[in-house]
Amino acid sequence: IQNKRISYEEKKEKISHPIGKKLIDITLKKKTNLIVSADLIDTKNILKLVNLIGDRICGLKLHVDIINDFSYSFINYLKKISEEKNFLLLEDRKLGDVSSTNSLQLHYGIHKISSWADIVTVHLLAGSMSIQNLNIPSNMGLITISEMSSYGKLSNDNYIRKVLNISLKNPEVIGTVAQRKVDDRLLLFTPGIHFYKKENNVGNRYIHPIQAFKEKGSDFIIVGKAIFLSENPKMMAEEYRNAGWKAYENEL
Ligand code: BMP
Repeated sequence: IQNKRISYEEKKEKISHPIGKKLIDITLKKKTNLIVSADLIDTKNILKLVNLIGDRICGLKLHVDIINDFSYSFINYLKKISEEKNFLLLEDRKLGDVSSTNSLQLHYGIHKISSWADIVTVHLLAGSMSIQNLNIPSNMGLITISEMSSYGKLSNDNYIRKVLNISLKNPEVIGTVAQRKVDDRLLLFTPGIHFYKKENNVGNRYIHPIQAFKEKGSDFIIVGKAIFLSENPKMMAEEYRNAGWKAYENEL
């Protein structure tokens, strides 16, 4: 029987960026490909969530620009927990401007993303040069957005192919968000994950972790509301972690 996908160990050999390798190491060590999206507007609630789920995740995804009481003591504390519990911090900034502006948005302002984030997301609407000369630290990686999970997304096959090509050529890119299989040299992140919901009322679409691994060739599932809005986020995180891990193993 032929292997249907390559393992995390094999994938690690194909990834050159240190943060991509680190993410895979964490996944293998903790047996989790779950990234939780903590889309909460108060630091207290983010930290509460992290204390419940930190052991079960390989990454925590943030939208720092929605946090009402953002501060460096919050970031320092979060960084400390992420080191203790061994997960990465992803800032879902979705940069989308020309390189000089992307660079300013990464290094300055209130959030100084490059001073703490392990990974940042970027759109490539402005082309390949928009992610050149960003001067990010060598241990920080980029995730490109090739194809969103939402209903009515504007990307077509041609656009997606171009984003994937640029992603492969830029050594700072560790992977991408897409709804399809991609080259083995890219890590594939899949948001829009829910056990039973197919869509929400504002245009996001959802698939089960099994579909993510079987049909889309995912490497990491990103789960938000299904976990943080649930009555028992700790238990739900464990369920998504188990489902994601089983779905991965079933594809080997
Ligand atoms: P939820 O599971 O609650 O729908 O959250 C999904 C998260 O992933 C949100 O933070 C959203 O911004 C992000 N996301 C997405 O839903 N679809 C994409 O294609 C890319 C994303 O980053």
